[in-house]
Formats: sequence, C-alpha cells, structure tokens
Amino acid sequence: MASKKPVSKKSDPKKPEPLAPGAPGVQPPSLAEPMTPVEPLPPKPDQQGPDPRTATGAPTSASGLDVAQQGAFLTTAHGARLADTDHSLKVGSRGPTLLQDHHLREKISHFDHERIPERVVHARGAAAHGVFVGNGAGESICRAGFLRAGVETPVFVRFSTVLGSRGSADLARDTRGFATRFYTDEGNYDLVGNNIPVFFIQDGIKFPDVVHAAKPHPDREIPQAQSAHDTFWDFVSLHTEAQAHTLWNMSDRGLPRSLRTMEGFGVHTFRLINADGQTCLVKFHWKPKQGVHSVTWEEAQLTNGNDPDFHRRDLADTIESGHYPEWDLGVQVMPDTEDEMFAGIDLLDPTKFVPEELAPVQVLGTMTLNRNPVNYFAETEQVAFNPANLAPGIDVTNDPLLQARLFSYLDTQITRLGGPNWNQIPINRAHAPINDMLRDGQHQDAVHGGVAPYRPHSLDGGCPFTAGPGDHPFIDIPAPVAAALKVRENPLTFEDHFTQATMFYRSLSPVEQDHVVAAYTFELSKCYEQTVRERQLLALANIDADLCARVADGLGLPAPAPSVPPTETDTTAAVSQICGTWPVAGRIVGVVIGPDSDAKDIQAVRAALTKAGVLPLVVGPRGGKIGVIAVQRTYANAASTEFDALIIVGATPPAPDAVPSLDAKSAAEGGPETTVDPRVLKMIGEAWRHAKAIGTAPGAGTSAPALLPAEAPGSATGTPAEVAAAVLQLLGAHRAWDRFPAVRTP
Ligand code: HDE
Repeated sequence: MASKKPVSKKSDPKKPEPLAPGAPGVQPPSLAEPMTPVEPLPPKPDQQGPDPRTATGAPTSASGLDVAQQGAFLTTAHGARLADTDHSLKVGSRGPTLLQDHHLREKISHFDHERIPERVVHARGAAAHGVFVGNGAGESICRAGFLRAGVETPVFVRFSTVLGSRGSADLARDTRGFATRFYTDEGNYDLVGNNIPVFFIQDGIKFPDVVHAAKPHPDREIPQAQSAHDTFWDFVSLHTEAQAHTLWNMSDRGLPRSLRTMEGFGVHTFRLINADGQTCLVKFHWKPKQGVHSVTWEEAQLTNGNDPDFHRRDLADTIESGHYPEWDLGVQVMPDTEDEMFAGIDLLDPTKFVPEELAPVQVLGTMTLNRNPVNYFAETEQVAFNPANLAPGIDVTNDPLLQARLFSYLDTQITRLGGPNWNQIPINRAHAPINDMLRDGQHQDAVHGGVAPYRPHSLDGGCPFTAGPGDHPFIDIPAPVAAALKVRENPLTFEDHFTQATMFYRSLSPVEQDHVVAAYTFELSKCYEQTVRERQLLALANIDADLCARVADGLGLPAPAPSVPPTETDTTAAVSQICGTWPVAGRIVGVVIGPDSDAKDIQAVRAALTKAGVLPLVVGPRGGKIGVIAVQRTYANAASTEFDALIIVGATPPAPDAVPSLDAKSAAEGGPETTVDPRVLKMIGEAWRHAKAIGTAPGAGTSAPALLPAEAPGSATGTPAEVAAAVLQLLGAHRAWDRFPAVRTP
C-alpha cells in the first residue's frame, strides 16, 4: 500500500541566522537547501559587467557578479524581505489562492514579460567584449581619435546568423553578421557589417522583399534558418542583383568553422575626413589572425544536430581559456572622386567589392576579444547597433542601401526594446559623457534636473552649448550633390549583376568550386517548383558555363545557354580560403584512447598539443579516469565535428561485445568487417571524409589496425611526439585539402 502523503507542506519557520563574521561566501558542504544567508562569492576578475546596476539603481560592488543575486536575503522588487517564495497565499492549505498575494502576482507578471521581440533578422547571436588598439596608420586619412597610435577603445562585438530565429542552430548556411561597437571617447561608433563583402540588394527599399523571401514560408513556417526553399530561389533568380551575394553564401563562406575564423566587411563605402579636411572613400575589413576557415556541409549538418550552440560555445570557451581571438581592422582606400567610381566599380553599389589587388587592405589597428558577457539578455540581446552611430571623421556615402539603414536601426529598437530610451540600457550607453535634451518616454532611467531642456535658453546657465570646430564635434562631411531630377531609378553602373559573381567563382580553388556546385545542387534540389530551378540555372549559365553544367547535371536538368554575353574577368586571390598556413592556437584535437592505452603516451600527446596552445580533449570508452588521465568526452557523447583533428593513442578500442563493424579503409574498399568500436570508427570515418588530420600513435606493445588507406593524405603515424608534431603541422593548413577529390570520386 502506498504511504500516506502529507496533505499540506508548511513553509519553514526557521529564522535565518545572522551572518558569520569573517567568513563571507563559505558554505558548509551540504546537499540540502542552504538555510543560512551568506554574502555572495567575489567574482572572477574578468566577470565585471558593463556598468551593472542593482534593482535599486546603485552600481553593484565588485562582488556579486558571478552569482545571480546581489545580497543575502530574497526581496520583492521594491525591497521587502520575503519569508516564502514557494507557496502562494491561500485560504487554508487547499485554497483558493488570494488575489491579495502581491509576491505571486509580481513574480508571475514579471515572468510573463521576460521575453522581448527577437530581431527580425540576425536574431541568433553571440557576443564578447574586447579592446581595439589603433596603430596610428589611420591618422593621415581620418580624424577619429580612436585610430590614433596606442589609443585603447573598449569594444563589444555581436556575431549572428541572419535568417534563423533566436533558438535556431549555429551552423545554418547563411551570411553572418559582424557588428562592432567602439565605445570611443567621442561617442559610440558602430561598424555593423557582415562576413561577406557584398549584399543581396542595391537599394534598401528591397530589404523587406529579400527577407520575406528568405524567411520560412508564411503558411507553414518552414524551413527554419535555411535558404534551401522555393521562395528564396524564386526571389534571387528573378532579382539577379542578388546572384553575387548568393554565390558567396553557396561557397564555404556560408559555413564558418568558428566565429573566430571569419573575416568581417563594412560592405558599403564610407567617406573619411582627416584633420586637414581631406577626404577619401574606404571599405572596412576585419582580418582574423586565426585565419579564415569553414566547415564542410556534412559537418554543418551533423553539428546542427550534435551541438546547435557550436559557434556560441566555441567563442565563449576560447575566451574563457585565454586564447583571445584577434582581428586587424583595415581599410581599402580609394580617392574621393566626383563619380565615386574606382577601377570601373561603382563604389555606391553594395553588390560589388573591390579586389584587394586593386586596393590593398591597410591595417589601422587590432581588436582583441577578451571577456565574455556576464548576462546574455542584458548584453547580447539588448545591444542595439546603429550604422548611424558614427565617430567624428567617419561619414556615410549615398549608397542607397546604407541610406535606408540609417533610418531602420533606430526605428527597430523602439519596438524591440520598448521605447525611445534604449540608449540608456547599460550595454548601449556611450562611454563619452552624454548631455542631450531628450526627455521622458517609456523606461526613462535618468532623473534629469534643471528646467530648460531646450535651446536657446537663458536659464540653467545656458548649458548645453554647441561644440566649436576645436571641440571635436561630429562632422557632416560637405560632399557635393549633383543637381538632378527626383527619380526612382538606379544608375546605369548598377546594371551588371554577373561579372563579379563570375570573378568570385573563378577565383576559388577546385575544391572550393566543388563545394559551391554541391551547395547549389543541394539547395535547388529542395525546391519543389521546376520553374524556380530552371530560372536559377539560367542565372548560373550567366555566371559560369561549367558551374551551370555541373549543377544542372546534379539536378538531372539540361543546362541552359546564357542570356547575356559571356564575361571576361580577372581573378582575385584574397577570396579563396585555401592558402598558406595559420596559427593553430585555440584549435581542438580529439585524443581517442582505449582501455589499455598507455598513460605516458597520452600525456606526451597532450603535452605537445597544449604547448602549441591547442586544446586536447581526451575521448575514452567511459567517463571518469583511465589511470591518472581524466576522460573529457566518451565514445557515447563525443562528436568528430567538435574536433579539428583526431589522434588515436594506443590500440584501437575494441567494440563492446565484439559488435562487428566496417572500418574506414575497408568501407572504402567494400572490405571485411572489424571489431573496432563502431562509435570510434564513425568518428574516424567522419574526420576522414571532412579531410581532417588523423594521427595514430599505436604505442609500444600494442597495435592499431590500419584504419586508413596507405599513405592517406593528412594522416600520420609514429611515436606520440612524432604524431602530435605532424598533426600540428597539418592543422596549420586547416585541412588535408588534397583528400577532397578522393572523396568526390564516385
Ligand atoms: Fe541590417 N538590420 N539591415 N544589415 N543588420 C538589423 O537591426 C536592415 C544590412 C546587420 O548584432 C536590424 O537591431 C535594413 C546590411 C547586422 O544586433 C534591422 C537593411 C548589413 C545586424 C536591420 C539592412 C546589415 C543587422 C534587426 C537594408 C551588412 C545585427 C535588429 C537597408 C553591412 C546587429 C536590429 C546585431 C540588424 C535592418 C541591411 C548587417 C531590422 C532595413 C547591408 C550585422 O534594423
């Protein structure tokens, strides 16, 4: 018979003990709910929030940011201490509940309003704090103070995908947002860019069209965070100025390995002015010191299932571990000519980029991201960027896409952040003194004194005054505007929609071109409408006949003839990601061990990797420890996609209960079954297909079955030290690129 349950549970009548003097933060080890109030633990040094505030408005002390609460006692929002937060106020233990229960209503009502509307685009993001240090090279072209040599400016950077909602997966094929706020001494400067240097549309008035087409279909709200559907391809095949950006999306750029390994671009052309009043036109670039790397499409699909937070986690973990990511900020400088053209490229057309061979990127300073946000909502969610936030010395151009953005961002925050005072939210506050005459409105946080928030006035001492030329005011650069008719049309120079798409495609390496072909074939195969596929094939025919033929072949459709004359174009080296060697610090290597692996061998591999700044994660058959080695991942929860390379130390782990399975080599050869643990084989098979470095260090007295084809590119075998060294070298190239054609062979 079931034991009788108590009919009611009373709140604990025990009174809290007074604080134990001299023992702040020390909790007795106990599994029970703590009953003795203690002051919060002091925070770690890097956990200071941006000007955090308590509910009372007073700045928090240094302590308290690593715990959720700011004091020992639970209170209501207006400061009354609470004796019970677990039981609503009822008439007797069986109710009904009383409307009088203020704490219940306050708690539930606040909860009801915990969510704010997500961003209509760029809803999913991850962010970090950091610092930008100017190198002085910008002084000759721009008077903005933060570019001066040695000036340190705090920054907050938010990376995002464009299409998906807040809860979507990180590795969607998509453009990435790269929005940087510089908290300069002269006010906030926001460089709100992307990881792709060109955009879908030339005029901001088309933005709702491209976004409606790319978002999930309005009837069923599918697919989430994807461009592989009819409405997207319908739009871009009709609106051919979108073809260049779409091609970048279909390339590896649409699938970054990490937010740390992305380039950033300001996209538009901006106008700079120096201290002597000379102007120039520039395109902004962020160049990651970690290299520009991507994942393969299969990795992206697997990762979205295994770890939809892959990019967020990677950024936060890397910063936490002290491997701070860095980017150089650079500019391509073009003369400020009357026609705003450069080498035949209309600098006001945001669907065009300037090849680096024509205007090299000149570095103005370096940004380091070195601190994770303390609170996602307060910082990453509430940050509100605005391309209209400019520093004195930097101004916009008449790019019609940029012009529309100058309206949109301010407008959007009024709905998203609930009123006009979003600039007062801590993450949005300028670090320069604020002295505006904006007053009142929802969520007004300031208690403004005085009586004269207007100008001119003779009260309040006449303040504020307007700044004179020597007071570093914001400068509207006096650019000439030609007399012309009011019209709704584009310049003729915006009409070429294909040349730069062709240039981009032909500048990629064969492996990267294969990926582009596979991406188009996948995406178009997901469209139901035959006319949409055929129209997009026509656009591809206008870009490159071979690209079109290969995609058409994959779709089982005839390749159409181009509708515009074939393009002759140069190539440009900087768009290919396969070049050179890159630093390996901050990369992750899975060290796969078996029950009998030698601890000394494992340690040798770990030590070599750690010395190079690479994070080794030991993957064992079960959790806990094997000898003295702590297992960080198990065969059950490890995913090959988490690692940039694999090293197998010791005998290859046997299958539990001798479950036979195919290994990578014999699978490739259609050969015999082995008894290697299938989860390990899966990891190795995936790493092989994704062209990752694979090392095997069989160790003394043990033998690893030859899992890979002989002389496999990107593989190494030998002693633990030899294998670690070889894998580190392979990692520098990111992947064993010459393995891809082998994968491609049917
Ligand atoms: Fe945005 N964009 N955008 N955009 N955009 C927004 O602003 C918009 C454009 C970009 O991490 C929104 O606060 C219009 C180009 C980034 O918070 C919204 C047009 C580029 C982010 C908006 C553009 C961008 C946004 C959504 C065409 C690259 C994320 C919420 C005229 C140069 C910022 C918000 C963050 C966000 C409008 C075009 C980049 C609705 C109307 C071009 C990185 O205001």
